[in-house]
Amino acid sequence: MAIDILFKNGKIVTDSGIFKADVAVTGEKITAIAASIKPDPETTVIDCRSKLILPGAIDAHTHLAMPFGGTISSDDYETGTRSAACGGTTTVFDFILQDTGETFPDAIKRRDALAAPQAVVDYSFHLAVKDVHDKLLYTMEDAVKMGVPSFKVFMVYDFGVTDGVFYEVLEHSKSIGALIGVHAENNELVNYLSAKYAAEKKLSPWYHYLSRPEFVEGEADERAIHWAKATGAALYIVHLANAQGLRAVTKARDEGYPIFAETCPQYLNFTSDVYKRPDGRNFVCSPPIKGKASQKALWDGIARGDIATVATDHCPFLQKEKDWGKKDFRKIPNGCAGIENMYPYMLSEANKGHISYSKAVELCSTNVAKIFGLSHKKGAVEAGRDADIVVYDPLKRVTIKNKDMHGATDHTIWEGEYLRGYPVQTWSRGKLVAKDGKFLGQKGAGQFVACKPINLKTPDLRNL
Ligand code: DUC
Ligand code: ZN
Ligand code: ZN
Repeated sequence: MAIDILFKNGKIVTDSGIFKADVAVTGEKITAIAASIKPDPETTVIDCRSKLILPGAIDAHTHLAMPFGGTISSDDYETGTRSAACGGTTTVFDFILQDTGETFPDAIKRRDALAAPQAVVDYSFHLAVKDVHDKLLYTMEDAVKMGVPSFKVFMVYDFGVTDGVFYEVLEHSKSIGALIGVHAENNELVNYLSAKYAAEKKLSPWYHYLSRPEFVEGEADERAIHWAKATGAALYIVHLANAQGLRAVTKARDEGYPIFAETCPQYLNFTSDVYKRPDGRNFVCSPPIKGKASQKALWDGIARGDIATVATDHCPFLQKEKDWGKKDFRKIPNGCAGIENMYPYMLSEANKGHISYSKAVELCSTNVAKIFGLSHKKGAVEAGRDADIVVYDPLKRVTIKNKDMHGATDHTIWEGEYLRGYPVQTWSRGKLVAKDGKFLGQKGAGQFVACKPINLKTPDLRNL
């Protein structure tokens, strides 16, 4: 089998170490890894001297073209995945919000019709559950068979579910190989506190944070874990941002329960002080960014392994839409851009010595593939897997500017952040899709990736 692309002289980063080796790619797959591989006459050789070779990141949490907060998030499947590619992300998991009365397979077909002609890198889905009355619950199994075995419930927003529905979905998940994710915040408290501050005319972005104090998330995390323990189901807590909830995760994991937690770069890099800034509204997302103690707890949770993944919760809105809430935090659409910044930021933290490169790879790629049933294709630079490869230059220096990003958003909370090192090439199934800050991919080249059902008995998940 002729070698099409050969990555030579680089160092491969896995979730457990770094070693020097060449990587051969034929067609869409990695076909060999060895100390020294000879190119064929027609092979394209990529010299990776002084570079790292990483698996493409898998963003486990995006909201592309999502109707929310009175508008639609500003990145669609084309601009969102283009931005992802330029930041070294080669697979995104987007959330499909089920329509009331809609079966889960119909929801997948509805969104795939949008994504397939647009996506520039591979994608998969999670289903956000709204309605499971009568037979709808049983269509979860059909979605699992279609390669979408992960579902999310919201405990907040007008499309949030009751504890009863949450419990029912957890119970049902066990027999069908599904994994339930949760956005955990206490809806009643959010509603009460928002109304209270509004009545007192306290309407600046700071009151977005105060109306969702740390325990609003912590208590909901504890409750969600309680239902997971009671049903014996696995649980994936999305965008965990607070110390109290993380303590509950640690305790449950120490007791042997399959609880997985995800956090996001915005919670690792900023604190709630951002809500006092003149542009505080741009940082409004839910759960809000928390205080210093929670931030420290998240980094400690990463070091201990109690935080399994880092994902973006990418949900960008235009400045004029964020400005709707200049005088009233309740009118600010919730969400921030981050799809292009996650891997560069986490790798920069590794470059600065805060975590190891292997940890960054584990959090942003390998663990995501393990948890969501994608390890047969993605999540590692390994023979047999898709050639989703990032070439990383540890010596490059980048100050993030929105004008250099590749999405459709007109501002970023990451403006001015300084990064040590940067992805300089992104390859998606053997095709170069980004190089030195230029997008080179093709609209529609991204493919839907079917995930395997969740099996807690596999070593992948047992040892996570
Ligand atoms: N939180 C956000 O900030 N945006 C999208 C959805 C969510 O849960
Ligand atoms: Zn959420
Ligand atoms: Zn989200």
